Amino acid sequence: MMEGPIEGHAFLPWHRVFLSLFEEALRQKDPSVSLPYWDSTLDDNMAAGPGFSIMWDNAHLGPGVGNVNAGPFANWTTAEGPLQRNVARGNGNLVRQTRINTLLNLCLLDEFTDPWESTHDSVHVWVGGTMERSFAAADPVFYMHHAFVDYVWERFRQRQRAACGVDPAADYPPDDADAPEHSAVSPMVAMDFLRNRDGIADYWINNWFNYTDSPTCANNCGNSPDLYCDSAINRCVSNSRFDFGNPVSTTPIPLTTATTTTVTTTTATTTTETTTTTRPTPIPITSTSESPRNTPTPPRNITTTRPPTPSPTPIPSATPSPITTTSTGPLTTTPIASCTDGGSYCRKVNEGQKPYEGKCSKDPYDGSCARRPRPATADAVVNAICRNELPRSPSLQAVFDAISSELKRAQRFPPESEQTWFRMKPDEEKDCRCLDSLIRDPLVAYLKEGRQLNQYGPKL
Ligand SMILES: [Cu+2]
Repeated sequence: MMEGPIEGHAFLPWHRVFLSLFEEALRQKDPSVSLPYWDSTLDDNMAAGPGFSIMWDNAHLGPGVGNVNAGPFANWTTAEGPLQRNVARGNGNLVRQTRINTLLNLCLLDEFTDPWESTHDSVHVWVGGTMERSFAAADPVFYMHHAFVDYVWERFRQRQRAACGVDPAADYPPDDADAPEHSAVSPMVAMDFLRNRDGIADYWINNWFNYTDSPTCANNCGNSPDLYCDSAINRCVSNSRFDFGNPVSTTPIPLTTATTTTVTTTTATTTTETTTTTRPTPIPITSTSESPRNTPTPPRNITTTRPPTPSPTPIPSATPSPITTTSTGPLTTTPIASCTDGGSYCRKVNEGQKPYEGKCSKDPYDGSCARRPRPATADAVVNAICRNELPRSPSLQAVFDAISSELKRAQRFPPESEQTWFRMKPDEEKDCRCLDSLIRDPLVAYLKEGRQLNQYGPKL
């Protein structure tokens, strides 16, 4: 298993040939196989952050953290040990739409290839684990990622021809004396029956494969059950693998600190749900001998049975909160009420001269006494939830628990096996400051940006 030539002009052409031959090899086992591409901008667009993507549930690619011990690739091993991932916890990024837009304005492969390769590198790091090490190609997501890298290159090639007057099949970058293995006429690494420049020929896209365009809101995101159109940005985004709540409700999020966590929910009547998952973005590959070009291969269908979503019991609403927020509305605030007993203690509390105690200690936001101001902005609400000063709704708690359990899985690995692994101390497990990018992002997206967190809309 190898990653192939990197850091040079042969990167794109070599991987194009490699993917073509890899897919052909798969088809010798199963002629119906098509390599899907992973448009990671669909995950990058997720309001809650791409770490929540449905990509990493057991019906898709399996766990995104730790040893891949569930899903279709459960317990796979590589030449260096178990298949491992560490999504969303390193320094990498998924592909940004803005990045693609910028690069597609270029006209020459010589300008395009290096920045596109480094963008691709960052996705390896974002997935982490096996994908950021030398046996990256042992993770099946490698092929999906590289197919997307190739798809974007193909869009670049088409624009070269249409908008730049450049023939992409004759656009191999000038040789670099410092990197002879990347030169146009050098043999392809491990495929030395071809030269590097053979990879930019039109032959591959004309005869071996083509691409279905990435889904858009205009085509209802390809009717994929794994995607939805986020109207706030008019872009398709990946569903979350976490249940962020029930279908859209206008019920305000209670921000009072009631003694029990109370939230009014609509009653869900969800029962066991059978979902046919269609890969949103298959690479339809046509056989040159048997079928007309451009006939898409039917996407692979995966039928999964999901456990029933728990039906939340409607709970009477808490005492109306002076601070309410809706999914899109601004926060409204009520100034801190003065202590009403007239005593000096309350005055001092209100002046912030002493730590509060007595009845005020039961509830810092109860309106009669306060140690600190009520959260008056969405940022402050987010911070207060993260500091456990405001109750979490059951939906948010469920998300939090799910993330915590994933991180615990990561914790079981010895640190030397993955130096970038995020490792919590036991006493930090319930403190979402430790889960900054994973808990904070959905709160910010929901409270500040009015974004949907999944196809139902959020209800944190
Ligand atoms: Cu790569």
